[in-house]
Amino acid sequence: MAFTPRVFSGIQPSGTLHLGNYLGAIKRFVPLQQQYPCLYCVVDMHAITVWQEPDALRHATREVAAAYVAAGVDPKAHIVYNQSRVIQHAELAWIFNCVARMGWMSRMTQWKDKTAGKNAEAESLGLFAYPSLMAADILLYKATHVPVGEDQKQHLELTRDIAQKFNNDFGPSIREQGLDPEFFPLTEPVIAGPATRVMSLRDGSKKMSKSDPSDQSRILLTDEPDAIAKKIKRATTDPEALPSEVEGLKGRPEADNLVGIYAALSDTTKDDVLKQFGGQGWGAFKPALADLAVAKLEPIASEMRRLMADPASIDAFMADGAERASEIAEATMKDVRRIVGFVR
Ligand code: AQP
Repeated sequence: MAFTPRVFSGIQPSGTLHLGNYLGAIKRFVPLQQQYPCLYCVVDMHAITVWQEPDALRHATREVAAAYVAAGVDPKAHIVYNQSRVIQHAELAWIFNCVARMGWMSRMTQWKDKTAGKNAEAESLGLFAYPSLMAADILLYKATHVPVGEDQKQHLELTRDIAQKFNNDFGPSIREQGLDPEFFPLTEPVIAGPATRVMSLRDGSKKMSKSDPSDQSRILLTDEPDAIAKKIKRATTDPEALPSEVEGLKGRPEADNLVGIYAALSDTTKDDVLKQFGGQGWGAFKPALADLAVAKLEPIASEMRRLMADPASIDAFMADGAERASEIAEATMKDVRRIVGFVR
C-alpha cells in the first residue's frame, strides 16, 4: 500500500540545543514543510530516560519548541507539541516492547556508547528501551519520512524491524480486521547534506553532543556572538592549509568537520567551500566561519529569546499541536488495539 507521505521528527529536551541538533535536524525540518504535512515533537519522555530536574525539563521543553519555531517551523500549518501530552506514544511503545527482542536492543550502538565504561546495570530500563519508544513515535503517525542526524540511522533501521515484525506476527489478525496487511510502513530516514554528523570542536572523532563535559566542544543555539567566535577560534585543527578538493579532507576529521559546518550553514557543498578557501590557512577560514555562524544563528537565538519571554504562548501552540496529533494517534491505536486482541 502507498502510505500518505508524512514527516515526523523529535528532539529531546535534555539540555541546550547545539549546532549538531540544528544542522542535523532542525534546519532540515523547515523545507520539508513545503512538501509534506509535518509533526515536530519535543520528546520529553525520551529525556527522562536519564535524570532531569523537573524545572529544567519544563524550561528545556519550551526552549526546544521555541527553537523549532525560531528556525522557521510553522506551528499552525503543521504540528509542534511535546510527546507526553499524547499518551498514545507510551501505549504503542509498550506494545512494541513486546514485539522488539532483547538482542535487538542490546546491539544498539547508542546504548553501548552511553553505557561504555559505566555500570550498565545502574542505567534506567527506559534508556535501554528508548529505541522502541522512538519506533512508536514514528509509527503512531505512520510517518514515511524522518529527518535525523547520522547517529539515529540504526534506530531507524530498528523501527523498520519492529514494523515488519508487527506486520508479520499480527498478519492474520490484521487481515481479519479488514486492514491492509502492510499496516505499518517501513519508514525511510532522511539523512542528507554536508553536516549529518557534526563533530566536537575539541575532538574530530567525537560527535558534538549535549552531554560532552566540555562546553568548548559545542556551539549552543543560545550562545552570544562572542562565545561563538571564541569557540570557533579555539577549535582543534591540524597545521595544514585547506585543500582545494574534498578528496584532500580524508584523514583530516577536524578540517572536514569545519568545512562541513560552513557548507551546511551557507547552503552550499564542501566542494563549493573548498573552491573558495582551498589553499588558505585557518587564520583566514576560522574568522569567516565565525562570521557566518553568528549571522545565521543570532537571528534564531534572538527569536528564541522573544518566544521564551512568553512561555504561555509556547504552551498554547504545543497544546493545540497535541490535540491535532492525538486525533491521528488515536485512529492508529483504535486499529492496533483490535489487531492485538485487547477487549474494549
Ligand atoms: N552532532 C550531531 N550532528 C548532527 N545531528 C545531530 N543530532 C544530535 N547530535 C548531532 C541530531 O539531533 C536530533 C536530536 O537529537 P536528540 O537530542 O534527540 O538526541 P541525541 O542524538 O542524543 O543528542 P545529543 O546532543 O547527542 O545528546 P546526548 O549528549 O544526550 O547524547 C537527532 O536527529 C540527532 O540525529
